[in-house]
Amino acid sequence: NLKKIKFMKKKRAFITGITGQDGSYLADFLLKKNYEVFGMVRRSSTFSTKRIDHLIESKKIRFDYGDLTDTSCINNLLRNIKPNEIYNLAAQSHVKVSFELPDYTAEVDSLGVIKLLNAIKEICPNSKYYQASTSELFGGEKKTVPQSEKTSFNPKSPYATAKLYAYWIVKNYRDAYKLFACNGILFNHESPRRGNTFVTKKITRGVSNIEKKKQEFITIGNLDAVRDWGYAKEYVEGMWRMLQLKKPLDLVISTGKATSVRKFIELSFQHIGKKIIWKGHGVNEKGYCKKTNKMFVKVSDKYFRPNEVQYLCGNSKLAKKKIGWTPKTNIKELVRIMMDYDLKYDDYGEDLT
Ligand code: NAP
Ligand code: F7E
Repeated sequence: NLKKIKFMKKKRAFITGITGQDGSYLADFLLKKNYEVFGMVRRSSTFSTKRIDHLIESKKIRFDYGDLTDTSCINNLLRNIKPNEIYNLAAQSHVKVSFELPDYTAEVDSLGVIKLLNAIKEICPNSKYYQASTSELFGGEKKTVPQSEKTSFNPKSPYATAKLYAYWIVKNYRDAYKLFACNGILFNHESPRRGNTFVTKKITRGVSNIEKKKQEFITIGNLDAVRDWGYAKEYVEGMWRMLQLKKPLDLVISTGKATSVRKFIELSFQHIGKKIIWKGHGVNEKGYCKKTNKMFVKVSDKYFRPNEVQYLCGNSKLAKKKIGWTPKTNIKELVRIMMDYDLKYDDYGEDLT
């Protein structure tokens, strides 16, 4: 009986996007905190659960099929789960893809949020809600660096514009209906679990494949884009901490350090003992191995965006003050973590750290 009472007292967390990078780390984190974790998984023709298979196999989480575009599904899930905390991480999250799928991106990243908020308002108004907001809202003009909660928004893609709607509707529902709803304005965060088409993972996988002689070179887009890259495993703790506040708040989570795509490539090659020398300009620029003169990097306009976010670097002082969150992993360490993983495994391997 005691065991039963203890079980009943467990907090319930519902995670949308649990199969993604952040969702999978958050599930690991919340289980360690003794939560009951429920996830929403999209049906697909092949398995999409690689990042959470270790949790499914050991029956540590419960998942239901669902989609953020389906109101009935969301209502049913909330009615059945009655979560204490809801983490909305589901999104069409690729900025470049959002230019090709603008309607769908808005459907999921904007309207999906209002579907969730309405369901919370009607079904479980005491649930705490976390919204995966993004540094893409700022637009990345150099004159706005470092971007903080006070920086004005200037979205530059269908993704960022859809997320801006989500940001405001969260604030709106918080004010109008007194929901506990927070926007976590997270700057880029990466890990071995990062999707293969995001630039960091594309680079560390590419460099590892070059080392394994499975690939000859990497083809990349804008080398001079600058991002504030942190470690995803730490960022999910920031999400949880936000929901432990007494009053809901919107907070920036970032490292405060800026690195260019070019530098990230150099650091990744450095990890396998190779120095890169750059020659040429614009789309004709190439990266060569200093020792052998072999071409390892080339540029293609295929990977440029119609509108580029050039320079993002955050100021997360408010997060430090309000939730005691600070970053711990610097860019060199992040590259090491990702490179070590990709050198060891060809795809998501056993050790999903
Ligand atoms: P991710 O790896 O792309 O994961 C996205 C998740 O959303 C996946 O589980 C995906 O399912 C799910 N999803 C997509 N469309 C859906 C739909 N219509 N219904 C239900 N689920 C759907 O993204 P992430 O890097 O973990 O990011 C998590 C969230 O934070 C996203 O909202 C992203 O926009 C935001 N964000 C990310 C960063 C970052 O640097 N990582 C920074 C700021 C904000 P499948 O596995 O089936 O595709
Ligand atoms: O691009 C440049 C590209 O796709 C980073 C998402 O998680 O973080 C992410 O969005 C930069 C851009 O991430 C390639 O032009 C160059 O300037 O890794 P990315 P992102 O667009 O910053 C934000 C915070 C989110 O919210 C999003 O959900 O790298 N870049 N060459 C390239 N990018 C890609 N993908 N591929 C290239 O070949």
